[in-house]
Amino acid sequence: LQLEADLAQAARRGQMRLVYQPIVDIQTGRIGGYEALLRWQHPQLGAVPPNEFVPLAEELEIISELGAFVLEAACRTFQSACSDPAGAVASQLPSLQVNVSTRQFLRPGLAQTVRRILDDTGFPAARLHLEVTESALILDIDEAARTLTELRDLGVRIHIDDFGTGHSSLAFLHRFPVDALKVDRAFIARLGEDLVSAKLVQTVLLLARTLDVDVIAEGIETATQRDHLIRMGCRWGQGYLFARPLELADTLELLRAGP
Ligand code: G
Ligand code: G
Ligand code: MN
Ligand code: NA
Repeated sequence: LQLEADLAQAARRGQMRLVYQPIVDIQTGRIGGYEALLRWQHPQLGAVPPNEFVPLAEELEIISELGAFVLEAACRTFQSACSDPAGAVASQLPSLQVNVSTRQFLRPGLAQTVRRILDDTGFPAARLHLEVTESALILDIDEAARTLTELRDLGVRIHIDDFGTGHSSLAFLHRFPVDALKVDRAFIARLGEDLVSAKLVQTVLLLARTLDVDVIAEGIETATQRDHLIRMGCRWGQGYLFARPLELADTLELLRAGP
């Protein structure tokens, strides 16, 4: 119960920060974007993982506030990096991918919140990519399609996170205005070990081509996995092989260094 009370105060008390993991062109290593990942440093417990506190924030009905905090912090941070006189970072500013939890997506008002944050921070809408899980989309398909359309109308892009672990079917996938599928790391982990995983990833790549959307492979840890993906024609990836989630200073350093 103390943890719940602490969570409600954590952002205000400066215990929440973002780290950023690059999304790269897996052939060249060029950075195409960053995924913002939230970290909670609890004064007594130390680091509490988002797998634990995000569901808790959903139960406590404070996920919309926490989600807005993440969106605003990420946009503001990158927008000020962009206007940093020290470097010509602006032209290389990549996309920023921000996770939206299931309940945060389902609560009304998400598009209005996103619009306000884009207005307040000046962050370009086209560079903001929201990651929504399959499970958020299937609970109410019509409502989900409406929300996605509202977000798309603002100019932001939509990625389906953890793709392959939910239960989306071909029947409704094409009804959602999405821009990319992020293949769940469970499939990537077994590349090179079992043939079925390779075939499933191949199937997602084919599906993406049919729908004309991008694919991002998550959780690439080995050169073997990367080489498999290159052979299959996957362009984008993310994982410890390329970079772990980075502190802001290192993220900005990479940006300044350029491609
Ligand atoms: O960063 P890490 O690998 O520990 O993340 C674990 C889980 O927490 C992942 O599913 C990730 O999507 C989720 N997560 C990380 N940061 C955020 C965030 O800012 N918002 C939401 N909703 N989920 C996040
Ligand atoms: O569910 P989502 O895709 O948002 O999860 C992102 C989380 O995956 C991040 O918190 C990050 O810590 C973790 N992650 C990123 N790259 C790798 C990787 O190569 N291997 C593993 N096991 N986890 C990773
Ligand atoms: Mn994600
Ligand atoms: Na994932």
